[in-house]
Amino acid sequence: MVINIYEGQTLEEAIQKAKTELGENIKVLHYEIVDEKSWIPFRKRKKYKVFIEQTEEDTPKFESHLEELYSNIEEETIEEPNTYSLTNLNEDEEPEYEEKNKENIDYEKLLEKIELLIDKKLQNITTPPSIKVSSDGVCSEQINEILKEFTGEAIDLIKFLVEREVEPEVAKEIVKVSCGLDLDSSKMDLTTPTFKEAVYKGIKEKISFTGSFNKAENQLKVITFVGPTGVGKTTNLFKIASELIINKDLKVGVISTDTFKVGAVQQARAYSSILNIPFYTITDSKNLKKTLLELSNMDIILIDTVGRSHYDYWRLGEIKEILSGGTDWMDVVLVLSCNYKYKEALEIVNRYRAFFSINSLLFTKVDETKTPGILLNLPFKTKLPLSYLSTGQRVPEDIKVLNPENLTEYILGE
Ligand SMILES: Nc1nc2c(ncn2[C@@H]2O[C@H](COP(=O)(O)OP(=O)(O)OP(=O)(O)O)[C@@H](O)[C@H]2O)c(=O)[nH]1
Ligand SMILES: [Mg+2]
Repeated sequence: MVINIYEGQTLEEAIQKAKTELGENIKVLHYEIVDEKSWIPFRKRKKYKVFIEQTEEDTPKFESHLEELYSNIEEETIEEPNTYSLTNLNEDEEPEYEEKNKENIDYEKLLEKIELLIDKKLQNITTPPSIKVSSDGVCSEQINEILKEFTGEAIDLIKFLVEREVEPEVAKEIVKVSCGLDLDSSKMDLTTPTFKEAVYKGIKEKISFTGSFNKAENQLKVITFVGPTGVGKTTNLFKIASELIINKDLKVGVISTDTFKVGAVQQARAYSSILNIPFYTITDSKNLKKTLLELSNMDIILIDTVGRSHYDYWRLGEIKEILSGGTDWMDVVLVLSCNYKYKEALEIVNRYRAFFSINSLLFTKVDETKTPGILLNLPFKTKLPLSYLSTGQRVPEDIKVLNPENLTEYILGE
């Protein structure tokens, strides 16, 4: 069996090409609708690819294959309220195409119907998901409202980001950066050839980054890690300490205010002795002041604090009181897990901000989620820069300095 493939802008055109070359005795085995490659994003179109077998004289004629193709499409069309659907006809009504003498079948009309049905199918594929309520209660109507401004691949990208739990409003603003006006639809579509470039551009414009921590000019740099319980403050503090020592050859000291959790001091002391760096525990502000003076020959001091619920104002106040013994220029890093839901995480940031002047967000446990939208949502909404991302439990390997390139990859799941 020899199979020939023909292409056309319409199914009719593709079949006509086959007929011109092979004659009337052909059998349509299969057809596909494929994206036509184009360098201009707005000009992307669909084309039809038909797989044709040349048949013997006595095999069923071309028209019966068209009918077969037609009825297959009908079967696959789910509750389409269109005038051509056989299922919409009354029982005593004859299907439209059978009313005619088979010899006089109007192929052009038949092909038109087929095209119409295919177009409808395509529309079903490209229309936004109808009813979807995200875990944060964001209603699909809201998403659909946003999608009205966009067309083509911009819609696909917004939908993809929303599925990764990027808030619809945030996804819209990120995608918008790479959009231009599509003249045909008067809506916005992507102007970048790939999703990756679009997300990268959006992130570069909308999100800020601290870059790798470093020593300060002419003064001791002090960075304090705060955040809820168990998010990974201590382990990631030591990952960063290790990076500063090994990659930047800096002198690092660690102070812990966590004398509360059983085993916390031992854990921190063990890490410090592996890294061969000074380690101190303190319980009040006076003690902190004194310890900072003792460590004034260091380049950077990292302060670990005890994890506190953001609803526990009393305990947060305690940490604030201890830190008041520190320097005026002390940086504060808020550590958060990627597992938090957006609203919960926003609440944590807002409540922590009432106590501390936060300089950056450090996210942990990205390895434990497939929907890391929070990595965009929080910096976008709070305008806080991103510093590091913890990617696993290994100390010191599993940490990355965040930048637009690697954030794009995490958001896209690459
Ligand atoms: N899977 C995964 N686990 C992590 C990551 N970062 C930290 N952890 C783990 O999270 C757990 C808690 O880490 P800690 O560093 O003790 O957390 P903490 O914030 O200091 O905890 P408290 O001091 O009790 O508030 C440990 O088992 C870490 O190994 C990460 O990126 N991925
Ligand atoms: Mg800790």
